[in-house]
Amino acid sequence: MTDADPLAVLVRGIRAGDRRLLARAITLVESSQAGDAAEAREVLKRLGPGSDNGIRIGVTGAPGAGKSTLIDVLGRHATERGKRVAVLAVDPSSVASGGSVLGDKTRMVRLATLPDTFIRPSPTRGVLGGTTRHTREAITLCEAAGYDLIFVETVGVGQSEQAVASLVDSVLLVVLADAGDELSAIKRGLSEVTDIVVLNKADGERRARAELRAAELRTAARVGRAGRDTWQPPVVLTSALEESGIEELWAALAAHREHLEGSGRLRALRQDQRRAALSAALDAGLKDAFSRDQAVAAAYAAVEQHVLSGALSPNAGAERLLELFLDRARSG
Ligand SMILES: Nc1nc2c(ncn2[C@@H]2O[C@H](COP(=O)(O)OP(=O)(O)O)[C@@H](O)[C@H]2O)c(=O)[nH]1
Ligand SMILES: [Mg+2]
Repeated sequence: MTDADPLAVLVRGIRAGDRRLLARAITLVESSQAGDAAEAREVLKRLGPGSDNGIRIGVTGAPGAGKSTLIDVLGRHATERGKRVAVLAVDPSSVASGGSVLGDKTRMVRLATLPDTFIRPSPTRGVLGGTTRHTREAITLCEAAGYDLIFVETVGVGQSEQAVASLVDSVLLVVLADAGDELSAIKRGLSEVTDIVVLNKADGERRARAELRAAELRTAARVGRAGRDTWQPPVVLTSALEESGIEELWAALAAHREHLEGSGRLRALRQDQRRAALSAALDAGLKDAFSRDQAVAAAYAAVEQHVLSGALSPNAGAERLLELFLDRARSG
């Protein structure tokens, strides 16, 4: 088949589940070059609103907690149950620390070699806001390619956990029994975004300690959620290394899914996700149009100089540039 339109080839390839073309589309989405961004927007537009039928699971926790290893095991478990699994590993620290993205891919090597899975490590250079939008679009692309179970791995408790929570349906927080500070932080803020607490590396000598911590966390979880939501975040003990506790974790995920569907939460969640996507797309589109505006470009350096010298306040400078932009937009 000949096709003069490379984007049509891309769109058709994604729909057909071609992993190589899916990867290329995600590269476009993540690219900082204006031309790539425009192509990415066009691809997303042609793919349409999407079915939104995928199950999206965020996996957060400190580096080394065993997130990637756990996804490798859980992903294979899901594949055996007929799911098509995609993993987006978003690691804001990966570029600075070097090589941990490679680490993620090697941790998931068994999952990666299965014919029907897709694994994508994404170094992000610490831009959290950008991460969120790019990840959201990458999820959309994976779903368009027929992946119905999407894991988003991200480092950390706190800001990046909040960010990933806005993209997914269930948030797994992976912690270790000896992470004292983190455990007390979880006890305080458990109700915020965590849906399931996973105490990983509950093997060997650590097992007894993990059981103790699990009991503490279960009490905290009940307190944390009281009166807010009927969902009680379960605490699951796992060993990704020995592949134990995986059935329990799978069951906890299924239970959370049932809770989301039964309570109408899933519909609300999807609407929240679409609302956030609309707003992010508008932000990006406006910024893009602004930065490509010729009148703005011509005046920018001079305005910036006035702001730097203190002759003009930053607010007044921004207003002047925005007025230039809006005048031209109005006169069309
Ligand atoms: N003992 C033990 N080690 C584990 C377990 N899960 C992961 N690991 C090891 O912990 C290290 C970090 O795992 P990784 O999955 O890369 O953690 P991530 O940074 O959270 O993705 C690796 O050496 C793993 O082999 C587990 O359940 N038990
Ligand atoms: Mg990892």
